[in-house]
Amino acid sequence: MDDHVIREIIVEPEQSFEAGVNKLVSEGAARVSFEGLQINQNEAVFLVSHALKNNSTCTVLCLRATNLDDLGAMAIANTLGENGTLTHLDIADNRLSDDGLAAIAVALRKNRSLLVLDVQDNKHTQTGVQALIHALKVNKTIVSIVVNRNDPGSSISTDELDRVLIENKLYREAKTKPLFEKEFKDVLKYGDQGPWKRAKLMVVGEGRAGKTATVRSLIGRSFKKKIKSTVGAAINESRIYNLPGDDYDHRNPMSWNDLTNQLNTHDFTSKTAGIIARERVKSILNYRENKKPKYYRFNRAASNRNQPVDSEMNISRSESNLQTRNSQSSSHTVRERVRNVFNFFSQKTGSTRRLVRDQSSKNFGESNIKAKKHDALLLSDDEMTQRLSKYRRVDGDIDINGIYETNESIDVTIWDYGGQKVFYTMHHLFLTEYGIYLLVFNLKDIVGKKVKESLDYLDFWLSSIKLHAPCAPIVIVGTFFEKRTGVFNVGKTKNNIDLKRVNHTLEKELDLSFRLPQIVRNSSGADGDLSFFPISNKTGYGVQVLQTVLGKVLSQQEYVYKNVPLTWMRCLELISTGSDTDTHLAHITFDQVREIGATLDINTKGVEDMLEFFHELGVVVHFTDTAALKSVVTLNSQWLIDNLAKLIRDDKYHQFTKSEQAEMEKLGLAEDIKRMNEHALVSQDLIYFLFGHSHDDDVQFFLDFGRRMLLLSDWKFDNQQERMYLVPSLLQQPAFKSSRISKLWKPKLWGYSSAKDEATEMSTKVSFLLKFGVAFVLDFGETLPVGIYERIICVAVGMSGEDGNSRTPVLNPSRSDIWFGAVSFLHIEKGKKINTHVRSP
Ligand SMILES: Nc1nc2c(ncn2[C@@H]2O[C@H](COP(=O)(O)OP(=O)(O)OP(=O)(O)O)[C@@H](O)[C@H]2O)c(=O)[nH]1
Ligand SMILES: [Mg+2]
Repeated sequence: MDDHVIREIIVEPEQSFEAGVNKLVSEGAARVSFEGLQINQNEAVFLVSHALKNNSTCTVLCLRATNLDDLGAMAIANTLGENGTLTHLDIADNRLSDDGLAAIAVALRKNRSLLVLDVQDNKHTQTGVQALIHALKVNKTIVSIVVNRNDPGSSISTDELDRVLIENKLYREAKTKPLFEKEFKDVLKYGDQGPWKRAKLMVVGEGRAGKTATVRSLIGRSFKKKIKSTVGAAINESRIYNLPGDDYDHRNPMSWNDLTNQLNTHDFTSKTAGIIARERVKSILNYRENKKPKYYRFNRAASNRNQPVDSEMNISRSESNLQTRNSQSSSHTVRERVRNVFNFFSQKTGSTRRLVRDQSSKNFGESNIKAKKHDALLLSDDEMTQRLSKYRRVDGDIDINGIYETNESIDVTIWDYGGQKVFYTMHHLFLTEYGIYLLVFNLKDIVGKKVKESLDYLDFWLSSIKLHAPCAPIVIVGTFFEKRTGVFNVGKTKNNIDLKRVNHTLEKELDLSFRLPQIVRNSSGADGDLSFFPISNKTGYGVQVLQTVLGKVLSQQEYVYKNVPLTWMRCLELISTGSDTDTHLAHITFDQVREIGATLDINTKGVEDMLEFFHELGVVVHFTDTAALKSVVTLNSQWLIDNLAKLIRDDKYHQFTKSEQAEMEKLGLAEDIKRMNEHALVSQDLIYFLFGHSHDDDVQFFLDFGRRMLLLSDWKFDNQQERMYLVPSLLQQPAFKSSRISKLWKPKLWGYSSAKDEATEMSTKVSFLLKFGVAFVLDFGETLPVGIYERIICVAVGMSGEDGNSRTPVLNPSRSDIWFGAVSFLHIEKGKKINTHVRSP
């Protein structure tokens, strides 16, 4: 079974009702809205019988303004008695009379899950409200019922309603609080597993397109006219509230909080512990309430005739009222009629499919989780007291609401990438599948003279995302929307931003619909269905739409709800302690992680799974491609990127300051800088200078990391006295005079792009090349991944240097000659292919 979790379905008024219901059944949404859709009685009955009866996923159902009448309400009531999942029911603005409300009231006596009921703006009178009030004498779960308050004579019953609802709230709180505290402590102490609710948003695109400005808009920071170009990547942290979930309020907009500077990075455990404790409380309460003897209230009321409403007897009385009233129009009772329709539909549709998600594929680290309590404690008593103190209010109680609110949110790490090309060679390190990609372009460029360049960048990024994260959702954003009425001079013609035209250009030139079905569509505006979201970071236009869309897409990602053992989060806290303040702890060995894991009962396989999950979410950086890479874990991604960016820099955007330059001259590094800029060669002295006052170990770690990731290689040529490193991504065009490139370079004979019969052409070419040595072509088809060429150079230059007799390589960004002793090794990058030729003398 597909375990992709749909959190929300909104059936638009122009869509078919039946299609919406089928979606609800087949996709297992948590929140379904049919608001504004005109449905008839039969459809209402169909809805409940087909989709709600055995449903265990839908918690919020909105049938506001759907023309629902009493029969529909009765059908819903019939199901409500059985359903144990629904928490919010909105049937406001419909045609329900007192009969409809009375039916709902009957159901409420049995129901134990509904928390909020909205029946505003219906056709009922105070009699209907009274029926609900009576039901509340039995139902202790519901805490909010919304009715009209301004109708004549409504005040008496609404006052009474408020009183009983408050009683219910207190009743629940009194039961919930001690239970919650107990469970919360228990979970913190012994561990369990639950969803971490964490995701990653990757903001990419051309330099200066407005990526940083868009991130600022999303997390509610003000617009800045001048923003410095981002170096490497900047990691921001945000918490998104009011996402579709259990306590979702569909009238409040989603909000994104900025936690970049105040995130307590060392408390990963409490949020999930809160979620688990809450679920435990829910099931304990449900269990207790459902286990009560059926006629328990009847007996109690029978002994006290002054309280006749608090009795099952009264239920039957009101039921029989309902029956007699309805039996005037039909020979069947309401219940029988509804049941008949239900039977009809169940026969028609076959058995209703149970909507239970496949638990086995949902969870991580199953091997680690013991059914019983851990031998090792998750938190010691002292640590627990410390942690709980954060959630204690002045009166000494645990702030449950605070914890609950956090439970429903999702934490998002936002990676805001620098758009400069020089960083592209690092992208393969960080673009992972567990992320949503926000691809930013400047709308002005698409209608201006930069259109070709702009499309090339979009194309490059789309291909790159497709390569590294084939299924991750992509949201394309066009900035500078406030300039739509502005007029740009393009040659002699004047342009302004026409969204439909921009859309046409993107679709046509980039072949979006066919190539990338994971692009999130935008149908929020008046311009129809678009493949991008126009925003203005200056005026704020479109930001809320973007927040909502991103929030929804994020909350639909299956990994957000994957159950993770709390021991993993605790382990992360333990291994990252101190990593923020002390850069020396920015990395740790795999063996150290394994040792810490062992104290929490996590075995080696568990540690590997854990690190893979954290790496995917961008919490740590851990590569497993080689044993050497596997042996280190980088705990502070920003530290790693900042350091990588110190070396992999673009002179155009990140120039040295005047004082840095003066200092370098003083230190005699002027030559070194020149060599770095011209030949991509970095001296050891320069590296130490660039790394400022970093710890020696950190510089060594970094050099080692760079070597392993093929971002740099040792340069052992020209009898250098000092240690030198080659950083191929710094290679500039033209680095060397073309005459120094091997005479073998004969472009005409290599090219075969125009060939009709590629195979024949290829064999001709190969036989030609074989006269000189061995040749092969690395064909990357559609796209040549950025950095492959640079990585090949790294390997080759490293091996060439080891030989001792090799000539100094001749390198530039698209062609290189590298020698191995007497054997020459030439490789040439051309277009989407890398042609390589090895020749012996
Ligand atoms: N008027 C207007 N200015 C914008 C908008 N979006 C971004 N800017 C400005 O455009 C400039 C570049 O924006 P950034 O957000 O820094 O661009 P970036 O894509 O992060 O650039 P790099 O970090 O270099 O890749 C800044 O001066 C922003 O103030 C917009 O929607 N309207
Ligand atoms: Mg930026």
